[in-house]
Amino acid sequence: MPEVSIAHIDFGDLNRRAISQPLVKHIYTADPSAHVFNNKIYIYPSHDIEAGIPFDDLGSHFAMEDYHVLSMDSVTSEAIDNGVALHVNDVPWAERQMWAPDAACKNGKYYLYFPAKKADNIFQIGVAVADSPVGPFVAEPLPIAGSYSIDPAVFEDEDGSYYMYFGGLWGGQLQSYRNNQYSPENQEPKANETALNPLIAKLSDDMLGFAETPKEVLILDENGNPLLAGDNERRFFEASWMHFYQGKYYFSYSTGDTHFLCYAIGDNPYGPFTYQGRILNPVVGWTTHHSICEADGKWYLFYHDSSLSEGVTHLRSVKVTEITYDTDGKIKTIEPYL
Ligand code: FUB
Repeated sequence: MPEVSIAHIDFGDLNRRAISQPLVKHIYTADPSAHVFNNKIYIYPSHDIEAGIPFDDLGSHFAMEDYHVLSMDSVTSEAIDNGVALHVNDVPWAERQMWAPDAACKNGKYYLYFPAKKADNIFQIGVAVADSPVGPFVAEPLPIAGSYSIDPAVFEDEDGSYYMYFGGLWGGQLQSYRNNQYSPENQEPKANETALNPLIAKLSDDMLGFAETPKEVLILDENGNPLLAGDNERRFFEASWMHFYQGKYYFSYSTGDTHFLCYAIGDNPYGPFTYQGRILNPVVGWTTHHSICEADGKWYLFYHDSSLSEGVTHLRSVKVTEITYDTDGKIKTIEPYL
């Protein structure tokens, strides 16, 4: 999430041909979390709007108010907008900025996890429950105890355990935390210090809270050393995602100010994860955010860009493209424009 004005950003040639088209064009959507539930693809995106709020260092212009769930019979079929699934006015603890959500299904119930700012200007993560994957979702009265920052991503492991990854720098406030404690005095580490990492917490059996204190997710370089804060092209910024492929855990994320989607591989949900490379090169717009989902035996990257709005960074559109692995399990880097 940008901390600085985007006025200086060069989006490149907006006429470059994109490899994928927006899944829907009647609303702006971003941060797509895709899942297959009951043989259908459901996408849980942010719903971008033009709220007329000036750009500022905290990303206040990302002033989203609600969530719409998109559904598709297959990646090539039309995406259906299922209407408002949850509105900020129906979340007792939240005041504004409904940022990137995710969802999970357990025992026939659907859980929508979402960050929002409270009246005290602090982000926390909440959960809302529904009987249908498209909602309407009913929010719990309070945010998840022990949660903070943004970008929840919920992963179901092979043994039926669920884990939430979360965290995001700058507007996402992760730099204000150390050891799960908030202090406005905390800043990003210096360039030669270990980078801040995302967090993981196992979810409780009822899916409504954390079963443990959040732990840091370590991302290591090829020598087994933690990535440094000054390694902007590789270090974690926001947009956590986890998928499991051929016995390995793939943790993927955005590098924020260098605009890459990258991934790192580990042997269990907690990591550590070793950096492997880039999944997606920079898209039009400041932010990049994604999910990876298997459907009909193929793997897909759901992502967004700002092509449809001609570069307005807070008016984005969700897209999908196939990802491929080599025989070693390495993901081939995708160039979003031809
Ligand atoms: O959509 C708002 C924020 O922008 C998300 O939470 C970040 O990941 C970035 O995509």
